[in-house]
Amino acid sequence: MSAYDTNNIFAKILRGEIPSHRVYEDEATLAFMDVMPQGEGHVLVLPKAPSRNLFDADPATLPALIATVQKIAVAAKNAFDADGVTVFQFNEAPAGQSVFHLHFHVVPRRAGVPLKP
Ligand code: IU
Repeated sequence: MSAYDTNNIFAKILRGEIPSHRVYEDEATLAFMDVMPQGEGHVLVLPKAPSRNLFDADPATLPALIATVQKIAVAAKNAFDADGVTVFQFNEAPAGQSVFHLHFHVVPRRAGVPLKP
């Protein structure tokens, strides 16, 4: 596995070098709108700690991360009056990861509306 690249796009967003539509932030995590949403209200949730994905993440950072995923899932469900929420996460390119800073996708869902590819 490659090392963490401190110049990946999410690292730049975390440092404020690239703009993002932030919806939640605390000491350990950040959530912002995905620029190419797979559904209305698609949010990305990141730990501030530098980790490429789950393989190199410090386990100590994970409780805060999943707590934020839960906060965003509840808020997104309410904000979009959704029927449910899909949460997904990829590790390494063959598994679908394209930005190499650990993140969870949180997407509000409506009955009968598929995710965009
Ligand atoms: P992935 O889990 O690494 O495959 O997803 C990366 C996501 O980051 C993907 O949904 C992109 O639309 C999203 N994204 C973004 O929100 N802002 C960016 O500048 C870039 C990607 I590059």
